[in-house]
Amino acid sequence: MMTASAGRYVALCGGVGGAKLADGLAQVLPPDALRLVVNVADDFSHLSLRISPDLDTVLYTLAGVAHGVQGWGRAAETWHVLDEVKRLGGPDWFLLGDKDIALHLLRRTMMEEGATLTAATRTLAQLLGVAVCILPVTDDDVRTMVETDAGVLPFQTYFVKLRCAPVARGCRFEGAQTARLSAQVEQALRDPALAGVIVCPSNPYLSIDPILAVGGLRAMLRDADVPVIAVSPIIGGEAIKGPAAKMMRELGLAPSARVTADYYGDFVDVTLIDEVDAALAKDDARLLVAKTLMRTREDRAGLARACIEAVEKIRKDRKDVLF
Ligand code: FO1
Repeated sequence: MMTASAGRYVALCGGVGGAKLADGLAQVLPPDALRLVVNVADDFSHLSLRISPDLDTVLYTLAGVAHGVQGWGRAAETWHVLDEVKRLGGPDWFLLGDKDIALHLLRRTMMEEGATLTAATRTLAQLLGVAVCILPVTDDDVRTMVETDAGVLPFQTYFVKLRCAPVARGCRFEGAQTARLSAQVEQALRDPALAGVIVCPSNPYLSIDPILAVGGLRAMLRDADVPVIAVSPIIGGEAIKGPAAKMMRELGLAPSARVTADYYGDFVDVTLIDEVDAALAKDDARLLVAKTLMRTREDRAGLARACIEAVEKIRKDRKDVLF
């Protein structure tokens, strides 16, 4: 069911958790009312393919072809190419299914013919029947490097090859200082019809920070006239998926929904936290309780509606104050 909304929304998202809320927003908003700004700092070249994991996770999720359990990669995959790569002694630590490889081949071909990542992503979305605008945050190269007790590691080496085992000390985003927001992202943020910005429940350090680090985006959101809300990726002291809680502990923080609100404190107006953490909201006006655990597509749509309602309440409260 479409939600009547008074304008357009920009949602910042990374991997699996972010893609689920992106899917919820795509269910409740008309296609033209939503622009997804996606992390590109997990991208890397592997087996001569150009892999963009967060873009592909959002694309597959919205196309309804994402692997239902993993969240990343395709459902109904086959593994003939990777099996043969392995048999011939090649790297098989990063799992690439045959259908997924087809998409990487097409993306690399389009980009070698001069297409930007933004243009290639738009074409791939059209080919997969996705009407919503999926925007890489930048067309420049940004790469997450994770500083750990085992040295500074490229993101996928830390996340996949070493299964996040090394103790993380911090992240750096190579290229972020000179990377520019794409023209399409700039336009989405400056759109006079923009109603609000939603920070999806992705890993703040690994997925959201590398988006915010591009082109002064964090400062733009800090000064934004429209409400900016976030959804905590931590529920009951744990992350639903991935190393966010482990990294918080390694950074000396007690994992809780409040940590996200503090971490985004300079640019986020309200952080939605799950019902299990409702007690945290009692004495903290920055926190708003909602059902943030997304098990079904209906849960995703429900959380999306809660985000839109939170934005519209802030807009109304601000108008009431002004007049
Ligand atoms: N994550 C894993 O834990 N193991 C994998 O073998 C793996 C392969 C993979 C292939 C394509 C793709 O788009 C994503 C893939 N991911 C894999 C997930 C990926 O590392 C993460 O989703 C993001 O980079 C962080 O959100």
